[in-house]
Amino acid sequence: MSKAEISSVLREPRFVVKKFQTRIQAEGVGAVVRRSIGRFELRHFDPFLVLDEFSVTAPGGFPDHPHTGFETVTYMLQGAMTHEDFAGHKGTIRTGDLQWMTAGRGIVHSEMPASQGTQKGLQLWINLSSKHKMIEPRYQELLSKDVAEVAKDGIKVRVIAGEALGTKSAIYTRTPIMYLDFTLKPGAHLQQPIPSLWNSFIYVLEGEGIFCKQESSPTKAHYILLLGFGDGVEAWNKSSKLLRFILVGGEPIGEPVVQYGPFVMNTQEEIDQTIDDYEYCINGFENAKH
Ligand code: FJE
Ligand code: FE
Repeated sequence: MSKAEISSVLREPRFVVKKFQTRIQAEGVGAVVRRSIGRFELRHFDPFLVLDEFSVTAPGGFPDHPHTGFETVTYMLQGAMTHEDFAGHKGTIRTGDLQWMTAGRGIVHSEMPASQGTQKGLQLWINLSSKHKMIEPRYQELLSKDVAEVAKDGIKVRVIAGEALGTKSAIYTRTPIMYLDFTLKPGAHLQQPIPSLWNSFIYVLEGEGIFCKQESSPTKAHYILLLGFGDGVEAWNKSSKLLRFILVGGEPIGEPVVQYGPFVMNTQEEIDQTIDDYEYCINGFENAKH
């Protein structure tokens, strides 16, 4: 074994501190989401604000709406979505593609189905620290073919952000983040390091997995597991089908969060200011007039 492999064995594996099932709820126009983070029982999980598994069919969608003070990461699982913003930025993401949008001081955009049938995906909202909330908006788009993918010992990982199995993502994150899409074959066992003081969670997409403790009961699709602190996480696929889940971690920001729908700032005064800016199309919302 090389030095790197020895040091990847976990000394202090994380345990599950909370488990939530998600249920379907209406959002946007005719769309449905399974919201795990951002719902009543789990308002935020620093630095994460919302995690939605969405499902939408034309003519439904998410017509023009604003975002301020955070980033949205849209990862397509099936179908295609076209987004178009008030500055003329337009693009379509398809199965396996992702869009990392840093809203910063403000974006107004629409996100609408771009193909027949049902579009499915994940949308994660990641908070920005006070010093980054008002930065210029920025997009990073990664096509499926450019997502780093590695396979080893029955484990396949797509590295959306951060690093796994020695492979790094090209995505630049303002708030330090790891976002990994794992598929484990039956019998596979994963040990994945996570920086010790980051918050992290697992969201199961397909199949069922055993997480953190070998003897624990299996977790099925549409459940979220919030992990306690430690240097990494273990997972086992003891079933006869594929197990697919995302593992997401991030450095907590540790600042007050004041949220009014799609506006996330540090104080109520800043929220009032942002609502005014949006209303009067000023301070970054000039293009929202059209
Ligand atoms: C939003 C209501 C919304 N989850 N998942 C209020 F529906 C939205 C919104 C989304 C959204 C969009 C996609 Cl493509 C996927 C989503 C919520 O657009 F931003 C607010 N404020
Ligand atoms: Fe949006």
